[in-house]
Amino acid sequence: ERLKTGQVVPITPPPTSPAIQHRLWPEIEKTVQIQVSMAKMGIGECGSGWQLFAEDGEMKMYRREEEVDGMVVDPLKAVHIVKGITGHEVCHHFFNPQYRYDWETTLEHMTVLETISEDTLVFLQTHKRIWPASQRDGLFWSHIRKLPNEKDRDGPDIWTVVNNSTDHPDYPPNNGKCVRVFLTVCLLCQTTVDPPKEGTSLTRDNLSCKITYCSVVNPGGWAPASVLRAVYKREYPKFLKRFTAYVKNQTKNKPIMF
Ligand code: H13
Repeated sequence: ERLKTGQVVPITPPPTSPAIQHRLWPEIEKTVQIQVSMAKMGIGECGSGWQLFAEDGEMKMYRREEEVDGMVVDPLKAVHIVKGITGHEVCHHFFNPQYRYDWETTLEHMTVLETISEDTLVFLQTHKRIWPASQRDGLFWSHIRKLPNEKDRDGPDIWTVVNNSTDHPDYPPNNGKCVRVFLTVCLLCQTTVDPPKEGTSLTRDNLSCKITYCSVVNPGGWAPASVLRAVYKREYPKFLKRFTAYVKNQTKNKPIMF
């Protein structure tokens, strides 16, 4: 982009993360680009087909009914607006393993298999049996990233966390009691600051965070479509409400982390 001064400013600066040395890096970079650009699209923009299936205050959840070989793989897109927190705070609590047991109610066990870098981890999680089929586990890389705010150069940065299933030679899928689930998840957070009145200082009352959560789950083993859709309809709203309430509670008396 060219400024009035004639200076040329790159729109997306190249990532400086040390993770670029890792074998997974090309896939991480490509997946983040695709997931972030899809998450930024509005509900009306991606062609039609998004149907609202759950709503609670500012929280709206949409899905597209899709099946692959008779198995439900409905893409989900949720948008929520939460006051009093920043996108950095939301992503920090979603990414960091130290908070996970606090908000992830379906979790039985979590291990960090690999620390690729400060912003990129590989997780193995076993989830509680939440449907009348077998228990599920998931093995995925997780990457947190700060993105430039292109619409408002002086505004707060945009933050994202992308999770994507991967494999690991020591943990092959479906060899124990669990069925391996495959997920791609993107959490994208945009902070809005409404400027405080002259002479007053900025508080959490001036903040609001627009959260977009996109997910595509392949449940691995076959399960009836009606059962899967009922589980998603119950679990996704529960997750997003609980998780955002958790972040609000964790940050309420702490300095704002932009
Ligand atoms: O995104 C959520 N949780 C992440 C942090 O625990 C992990 C998740 C992931 C799991 C497995 C593989 C790859 C990524 O991103 C919140 C998930 C909410 C789940 C709603 C209900 C879905 C039911 C399927 C879960 C069985 C594993």
